[in-house]
Amino acid sequence: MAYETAKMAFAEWGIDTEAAISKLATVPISMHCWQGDDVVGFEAQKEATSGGGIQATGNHPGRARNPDELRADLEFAYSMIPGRHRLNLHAMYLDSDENPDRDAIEYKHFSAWVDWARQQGLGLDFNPSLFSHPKADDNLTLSHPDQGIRSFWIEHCRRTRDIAARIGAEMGSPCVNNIWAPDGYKDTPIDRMAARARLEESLDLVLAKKHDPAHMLDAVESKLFGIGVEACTVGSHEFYMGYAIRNKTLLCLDMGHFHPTENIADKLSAIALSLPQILLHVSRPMRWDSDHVILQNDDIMSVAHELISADLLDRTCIGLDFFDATISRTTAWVIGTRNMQKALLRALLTPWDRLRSAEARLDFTARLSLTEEFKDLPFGQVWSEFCTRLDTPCGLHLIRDLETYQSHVTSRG
Ligand code: RNT
Ligand code: ZN
Repeated sequence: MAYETAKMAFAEWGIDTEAAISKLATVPISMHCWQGDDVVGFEAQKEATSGGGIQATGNHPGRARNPDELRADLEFAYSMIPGRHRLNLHAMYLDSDENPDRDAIEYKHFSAWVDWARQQGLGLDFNPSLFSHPKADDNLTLSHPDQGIRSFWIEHCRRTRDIAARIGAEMGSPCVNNIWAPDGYKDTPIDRMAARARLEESLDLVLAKKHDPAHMLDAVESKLFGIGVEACTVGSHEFYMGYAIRNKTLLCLDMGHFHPTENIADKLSAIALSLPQILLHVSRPMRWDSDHVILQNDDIMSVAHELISADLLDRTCIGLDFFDATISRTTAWVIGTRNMQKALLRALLTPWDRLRSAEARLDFTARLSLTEEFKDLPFGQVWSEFCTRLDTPCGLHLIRDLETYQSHVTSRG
């Protein structure tokens, strides 16, 4: 049997494929709802605005137009992804006949998601939505010079914390509530400090209420630049790293939110010394924060490598953040999420002892030859065994199922 041969090949290197398979089965990935509908959301009378530099490009058929379609698409996607996972919801994805503005949302507007998630065996995470709204048109929200606009967004964020805490309590698993604000300036600002002071003051007000960490975990997400905010992002990496350390929140590192040649992999061990928990937005920036579907490329592998080598898996929440509207949205979810799992499996199937000992004795030659030779071990057999054990197709069977599902949603208007 192919897997048995593969297992022996890894064992020769001292790698236990059974342990890797068991470990991977316990790692939840928080899949983002917004890949399913191009970050549109379900608010009625939606303004034709896509502020905040978040842009899904393309018009492939099959966009989910309402919560039922999105849930059907998600159910299919999860059935193609081995293991038990989470759904990352944004506040603009409410499921309700009412149409509250963002400063009036309540738990009841999201309870249908909780019922569904419970029935599906999924965890839930949450986010305030500080974009695609008339009060975010200036790309200024929590740091807006106008007190009224700031108050509106502060109230929105406070409510998302209450909702997330209730979700976490209902689900019996902490709900990560991640704050990302688009605030920034297209051209060089005169007073960066004033904007950052306003952002800090607003965040302090948002986070003032204490919540049980067993129900809700706060996270803050930094960014370097974006379309429309090329000159300055108020919530930069330095801003939020300091803020998260001072306020003991999670820090969210989005792979597209740094200089294009920077990889967040190197930051993980550095940040982990000062912060107990980290949130990831695994993404693939191409020339800018383009949010392409993640591949099994070096960037993703290095992140997975660090999570395993620095033993950070248990204190990292792995979220995804990509959206591509030029391809099947369900396929994007499935391939992207499986790629994250494949990267983790490859990292778990690494001869750590040999590599660490080569590095410790400064034998960089051995480190290089080991690294390059173990890449040839039959990883694919272990991955397909993992899929089979968790009742999920792979290879051509997977592709056939993905195509069949897409053909069912193509007729959506
Ligand atoms: C935007 C941030 C943010 C969003 C989602 C929709 O640049 O990455 O995480 O993509 O919240
Ligand atoms: Zn992100």
